[in-house]
Amino acid sequence: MNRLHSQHLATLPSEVARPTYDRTALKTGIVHLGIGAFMRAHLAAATEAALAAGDLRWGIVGVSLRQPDTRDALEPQDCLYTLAIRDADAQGQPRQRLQVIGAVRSLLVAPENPQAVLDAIAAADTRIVSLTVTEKGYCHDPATGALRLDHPDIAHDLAHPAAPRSAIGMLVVGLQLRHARGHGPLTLMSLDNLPANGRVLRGAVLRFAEAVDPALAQRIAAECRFPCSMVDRIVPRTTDADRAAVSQALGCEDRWPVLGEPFFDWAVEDHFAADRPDWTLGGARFVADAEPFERLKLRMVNGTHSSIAYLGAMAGWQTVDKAIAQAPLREHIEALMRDEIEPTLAELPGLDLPAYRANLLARYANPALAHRTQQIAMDGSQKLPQRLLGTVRDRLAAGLPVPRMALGIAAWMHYLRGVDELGRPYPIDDPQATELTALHQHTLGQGASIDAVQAMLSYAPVFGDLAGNAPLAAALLKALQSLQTRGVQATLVAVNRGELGA
Ligand code: CS2
Repeated sequence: MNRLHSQHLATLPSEVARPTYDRTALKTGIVHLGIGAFMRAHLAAATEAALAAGDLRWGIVGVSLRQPDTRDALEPQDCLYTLAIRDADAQGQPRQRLQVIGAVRSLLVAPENPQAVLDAIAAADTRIVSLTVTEKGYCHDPATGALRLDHPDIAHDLAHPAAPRSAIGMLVVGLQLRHARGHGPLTLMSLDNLPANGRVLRGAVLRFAEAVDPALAQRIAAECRFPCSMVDRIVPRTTDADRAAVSQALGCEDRWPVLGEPFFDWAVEDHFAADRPDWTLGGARFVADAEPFERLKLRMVNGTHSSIAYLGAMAGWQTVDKAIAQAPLREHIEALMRDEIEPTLAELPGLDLPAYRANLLARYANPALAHRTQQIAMDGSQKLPQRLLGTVRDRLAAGLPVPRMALGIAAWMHYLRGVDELGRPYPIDDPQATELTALHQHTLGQGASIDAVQAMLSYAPVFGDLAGNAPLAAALLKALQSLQTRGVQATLVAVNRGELGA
């Protein structure tokens, strides 16, 4: 079987979409840090639409900050890869629509050649540096949002600015070089699931720059733009079976296709330092203020996703579609959105919340994605604050009960024991794993009690000012006692009957 390559595009089956523009004429307008599956199914797909419409300024240099695996898989393919959009047909049978994406022009591996990344940021044609580096990639304190100057990667980069290894260090040193070369201002655009992601990025970049040279920080603050955005598309990790299925359908081998659902949403603030592609051609919307969109998405989509992930992983429901097919979980998640999350959301013109909720449940039921609950469960310490705790704070401040929100948080705490209800152990994949598993062992691991719950709630990097909150601790204790003694299924039945609190 041939490898996917520009030379073989003409041989692909006619139903496979492919670049119709002249890839050799592409310029590089975007440098992307963290070229993982999500970005390849989201930003690159929207950019592809702008390229297809004839604006060839926006080819992408993709940067991996750690591993060479994406470069190794895609470089021999002329940086082409397939986006497989998957759902079910009217009979419930999985199906996929394939598109070969040509927007990525070249790939860099930062640890192999940090200077090449700095040069790309400083290049005259570059207008936008975008990021999907996950929550932990900002090296910030999740509870406060501030950059941690004592983070090992940040401390390293401050000491060795010629070879930065964090995204933040790379950006600041790259901007310094860009200024020295006299090229125009940049837009730095975060696409990670953080509230006010642009402001978090701006704060981290300026704090780092301040430590390097206060004049540089002032210049970045004055010239660069950091639009916030809300991004939404479910993109499960690609498996070997996916690689084989996509390659077979293409008739040539694609070593790293990406999968996604048909749903796509991106609300990005129209706040750019220089030009930008017309991403509306790919389904994006430019908005004045992304905050209400982010809040909606982080609380409704990611908040329920994390709840499903911890409950599902503990119960042994391995994928989101299998989990949401469990009637008590579905009932709980629907009620969680309707009764506890939606009342905390601001009105948005044109937003129909019941329809949004119903659509989200349908997205979770997509049988063609096989999105693993363990994948979503990773990095809980980085995800909980913006996904679950914002809603909880708003409700507690208004004197409202939180039994269903508390069940999600309790499920995360319970999950830290590292073994599911079928007795199968799993690793805790989290930057704070060592501290958190030790904390769990000494507290909840000895049995749920109010002291154990309060000790968990005192873990400041996650819970911040919620430490000592009595109504939350009481709700968590009920949920944890039930999870520990009766298990997930019976706990869901109990919460649906109102037995874990009003
Ligand atoms: C998920 C998200 O893995 C996770 O934590 O909740 O990646 C989710 O699939 C996307 O944000 C959906 O837009």
